[in-house]
Amino acid sequence: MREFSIRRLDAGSPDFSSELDHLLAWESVADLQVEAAVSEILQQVKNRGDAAVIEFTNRFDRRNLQSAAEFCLGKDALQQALQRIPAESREALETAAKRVREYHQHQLQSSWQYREADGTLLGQQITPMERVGIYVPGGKASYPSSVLMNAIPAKVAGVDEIQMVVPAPDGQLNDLVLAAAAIAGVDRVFTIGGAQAVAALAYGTDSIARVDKIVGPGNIFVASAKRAVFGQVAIDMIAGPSEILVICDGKTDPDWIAMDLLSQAEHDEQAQSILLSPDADFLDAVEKSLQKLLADLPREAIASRSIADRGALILVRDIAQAIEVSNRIAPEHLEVSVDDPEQYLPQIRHAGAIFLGRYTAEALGDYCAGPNHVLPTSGTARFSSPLGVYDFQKRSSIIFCSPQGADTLGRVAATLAKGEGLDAHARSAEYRVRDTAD
Ligand code: HSO
Ligand code: ZN
Repeated sequence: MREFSIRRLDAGSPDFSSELDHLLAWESVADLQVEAAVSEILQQVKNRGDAAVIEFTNRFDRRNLQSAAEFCLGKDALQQALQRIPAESREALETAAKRVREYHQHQLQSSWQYREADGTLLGQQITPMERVGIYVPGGKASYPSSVLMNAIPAKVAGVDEIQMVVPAPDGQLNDLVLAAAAIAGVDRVFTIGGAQAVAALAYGTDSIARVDKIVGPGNIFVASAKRAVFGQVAIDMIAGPSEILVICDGKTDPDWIAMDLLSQAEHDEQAQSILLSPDADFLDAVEKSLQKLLADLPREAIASRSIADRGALILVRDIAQAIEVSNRIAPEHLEVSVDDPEQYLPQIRHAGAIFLGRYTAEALGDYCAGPNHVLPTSGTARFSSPLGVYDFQKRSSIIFCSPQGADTLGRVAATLAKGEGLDAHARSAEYRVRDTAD
């Protein structure tokens, strides 16, 4: 076991600001070699379709595919996986799905219209995307919960078709992932991954229909491919490592707080777990708990690396200062483990998801509370929001002009068009202006 360590900072120290910058710095790996390799894969799939997908999949995932049909799974295969998993897992997935669905139904936006006195009508119409693709990573990061979190909002938004890609290295597939796809209403699964899967979804092949948007996390090749196809299709955010920031007054069981910090640390060596408290003795107690609890975690190696490299225990003056620091960090997950936590909501400005009170473990939000677990990371909560129904809906503007409206607006438009030197615009508007002679 490695030697335990975690950084200690004091928000009152003159160096705090630069120490915090250093703590938050994270190299998002933009690798030129990866970009070149990805660009070649994208071109091949664009030009040669399924044949290229089969070649890359056989090479990178050690498969022996002879035809595209072998990487396609329909609804029957998903239903079979649902039958194979233990009843307890099925019930838990179904409960989670039901709660996630219910929560996201509250996000549905409505179309609206209003009419002006002269009969002109203006409005906004909401429509779902037609087809979306969900990327699910293979191997250890293949999370059934993420299948629910990505597919259910799309379904609630009214998307017609949901396609999912998930790599099957050495032919290995996770039944829970397929079962989650069945529960979430995924229409088709392709057992492919990497940049070749992103390309197939973006450009389409004979057996994979082109989608309008690609969502879901992936490794550096997937992230790079998503960036490259952006514009051809929409994409969701490019997620960084998971993060948790806990604010605690010192009155929650230190073991609970330590395990909450570890719950994110175990995701990834680059994950970030930070605790802010005005109680120095409590920080000591959590440090002891961390050391004790890490020892028997199956993912001890990953979690202790994350805690040592990117974790921190920060002493603050009071809860108000803790919130200031938290707003500066704009964490993906924020736990507010204090009495009467709701009173602090108005001060919390930047956080992907806010977990209120001592009993609200972040893990509950990861799986089944209802809100989405796809959240802005690396400070992007300053300007972006959790994945939701609105990510799968679009808005169209509606304009209807009555003859009177065309007359009034035509004069304004014509003046502006002439100012821009655009005569066809001006005349098009003026055709509908009533003759001023009569
Ligand atoms: N905490 C992750 C989501 C997740 N946790 C999936 C467990 N499974 C998002 O930051
Ligand atoms: Zn998690």
